[in-house]
Amino acid sequence: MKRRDFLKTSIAASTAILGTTVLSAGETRQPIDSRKVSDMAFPEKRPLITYSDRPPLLEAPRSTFTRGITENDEFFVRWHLPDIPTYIDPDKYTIKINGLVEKDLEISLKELKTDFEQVEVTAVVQCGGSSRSAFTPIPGGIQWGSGAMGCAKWKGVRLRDLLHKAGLKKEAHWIGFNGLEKAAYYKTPNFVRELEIHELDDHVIVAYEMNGEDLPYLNGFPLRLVLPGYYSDSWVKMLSDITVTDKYKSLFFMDMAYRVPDNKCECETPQHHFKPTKPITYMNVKSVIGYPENGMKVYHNSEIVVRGVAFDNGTGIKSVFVSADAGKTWEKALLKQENGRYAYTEFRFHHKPTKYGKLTFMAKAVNMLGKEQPFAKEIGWNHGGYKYNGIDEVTVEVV
Ligand SMILES: Nc1nc2c(c(=O)[nH]1)N[C@H]1C(S)=C(S)[C@@H](COP(=O)(O)O)O[C@H]1N2
Ligand SMILES: [Mo]
Repeated sequence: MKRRDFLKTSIAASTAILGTTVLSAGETRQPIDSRKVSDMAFPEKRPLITYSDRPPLLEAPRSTFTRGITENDEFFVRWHLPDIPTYIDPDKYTIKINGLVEKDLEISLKELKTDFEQVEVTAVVQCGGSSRSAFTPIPGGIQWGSGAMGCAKWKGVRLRDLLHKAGLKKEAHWIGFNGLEKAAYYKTPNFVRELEIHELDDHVIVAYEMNGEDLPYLNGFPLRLVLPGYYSDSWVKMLSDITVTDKYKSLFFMDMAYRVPDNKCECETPQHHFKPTKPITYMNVKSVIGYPENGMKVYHNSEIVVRGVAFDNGTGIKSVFVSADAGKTWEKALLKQENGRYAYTEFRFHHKPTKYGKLTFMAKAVNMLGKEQPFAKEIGWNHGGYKYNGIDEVTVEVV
């Protein structure tokens, strides 16, 4: 890495923590995949793009979007609070269910694996702030490229079965989920999410396995909530408590973060923040190119296979179009959809470059409802930098 790049990277990382804007409109910027993986690896992880080590904030590089399933050791990591338990004894771990239930429950991991029906779902986990650094101007927050996402096969038990066993009282309306980690300052609230009962369908599971193995520690060992189709701020890790209430309790993360303007475009200007706001909930349609990467050199007249992944909230991907002329003309890519509607759809597209010099590929996904990705310059801006789904682009050099 050149020294200049190093400075840029570290400035981006430190300003992310201060939450200030790094670049404003019109300034030149690095492509969204310009950050390099770190030299250091966290336990159970290969070296990833590292924004902070306390709490760990790790992004997967672009190359991971060439595969329909993201491996556990390359899966991104996001924690809000620094004090993550350093040791968890799986034999002693329990999950508690209480509040407006007929019977309080405390279920061990073993009981969870033997007393309930085991179910599996392959689903995309994506932070609402993934691709934040592609917005213009760039909003404050972690300056994620597109790698704050991944797709895994999750195994666990249905949340509904657990709630059924506890027995919901008729006033039950909200369900709160809490993880084990603690804030460094006692005033910072725990990471808690609340969901309305009607939001929780059969696909919502409490998972203990990811791609056939125990959850990696940093991805929430030993249990996490899996909400297919939802942004991952609701996928509470190290899940220890489920509390049923009749009224919504005011909570920092749900009330302040992970919200967008409650208007049709979900947009606002940097000068005027729109109110009211609403939680980000369902993911919009998105595709990301995994290969090639920005700045690669490719041979004239050689066969290039553009590869990537597409997904939405579970409606399902209908087509992915690829452009090899910076968006002037589009052709349909070949799709591979073998893991269900909540998983990545893989796409590939063959192209033989016939001109020397710069070549820009773009990818645009369309879902079953006809919703498609907007061009980057048309995308609505919000100050949290959430839900970016602009058409991805990669520029290579034909030599
Ligand atoms: N307990 C707990 N769960 C959490 C969080 C957290 O800080 N603590 N962060 C959420 C957010 S915002 C994201 S993006 C995902 C990240 O999941 P991952 O680290 O497995 O990639 O976890 C979610 N679940
Ligand atoms: Mo997130």
